[in-house]
Amino acid sequence: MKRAVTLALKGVGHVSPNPLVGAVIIKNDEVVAEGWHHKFGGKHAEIDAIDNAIGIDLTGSTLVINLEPCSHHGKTPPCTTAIIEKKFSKAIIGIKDPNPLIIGKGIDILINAGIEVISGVLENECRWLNRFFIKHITTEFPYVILKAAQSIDGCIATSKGESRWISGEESRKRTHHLRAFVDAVIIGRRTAEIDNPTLTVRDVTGRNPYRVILDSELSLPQSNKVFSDNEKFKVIIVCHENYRHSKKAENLRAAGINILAVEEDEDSRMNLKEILKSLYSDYRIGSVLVEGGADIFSSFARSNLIDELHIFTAPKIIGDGIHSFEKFNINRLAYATNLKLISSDMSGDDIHSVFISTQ
Ligand code: AOF
Ligand code: ZN
Repeated sequence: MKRAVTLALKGVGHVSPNPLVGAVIIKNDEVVAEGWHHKFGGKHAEIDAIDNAIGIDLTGSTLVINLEPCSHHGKTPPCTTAIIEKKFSKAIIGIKDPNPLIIGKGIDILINAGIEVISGVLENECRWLNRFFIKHITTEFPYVILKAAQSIDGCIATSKGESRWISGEESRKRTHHLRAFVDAVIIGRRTAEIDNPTLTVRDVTGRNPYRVILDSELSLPQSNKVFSDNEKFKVIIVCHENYRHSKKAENLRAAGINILAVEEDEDSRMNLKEILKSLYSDYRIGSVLVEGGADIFSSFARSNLIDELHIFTAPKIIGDGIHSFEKFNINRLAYATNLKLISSDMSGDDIHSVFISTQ
């Protein structure tokens, strides 16, 4: 199963919003073929492995796969049919497919065909591997990761807005890994203006995610780097509904940039839930990385939308600076956002801590 997970990871950046799936075929205690889901809409992992077992009679062999085989006619025929036809005698499965079209049906079909099924092997690892898929297929919302690079005293910038660089090189490299892993990066207008970031994946290999900028009044200057991007079709500017048909919006659309207009929520802020829902339904974005600044971090906390939080803590004290969640004003401890620490390690001279939501 560990090998299946490793194979599945080869699909990062290519298969979303579909799941990461790897498959290993064992015959007479030996691995005879391997496969994985290479790209969105392509062959499923189990079919890839079967196709790679060229000239081998698979009768009586075992299929190891991190996700329950599908039982539906989607872009490809059901994998359960192929598994039965090839006369596998055993299937070892990581997790049930959370897809409402499938959940449990694939396993039932295999059992009814006389195939021995063992499910729940390395379950936690398999669940973690497909945490984006599990979230969006069951909720129709993308999985949300927040990433902040801050000082020991929780500042993401000085009081004058200087933030380059709080964290060290290794932490910035890890951020690039995160960007390569998700479908979209989200930042606020002010961060886009101050940092003028390219938000692209550098230093590590990987494709660029969508760049989403929350700019309610479309006031980001045209000189900003995102507008000269050579992947403009992957830039989405989110604005208030009243700017949907504005001159600025029309100009941006004409320049090849996507505009997403949303209503305000009860606090007169752009409705984050609506934004996330649209990113999923209109752009197939199944995971997002929120990179700041403090306003945006605070809004995500306020709306209870954080699934995972990465904090890079640099060994610096800044004092009266901009605090990562400073606009998240709660006056009772009972209203605090509670998270669970799942890992913490050194990232150069910084600490990289990963938390997940506990609700
Ligand atoms: C994949 N790759 O290796 C497996 C998947 O639209 P389709 O036909 O590609 O089907 C997508 C669904 O198939 C997906 O949501 C998941 O439930 C199931 N299994 N999908 O893309 C795979 N095994
Ligand atoms: Zn399938």
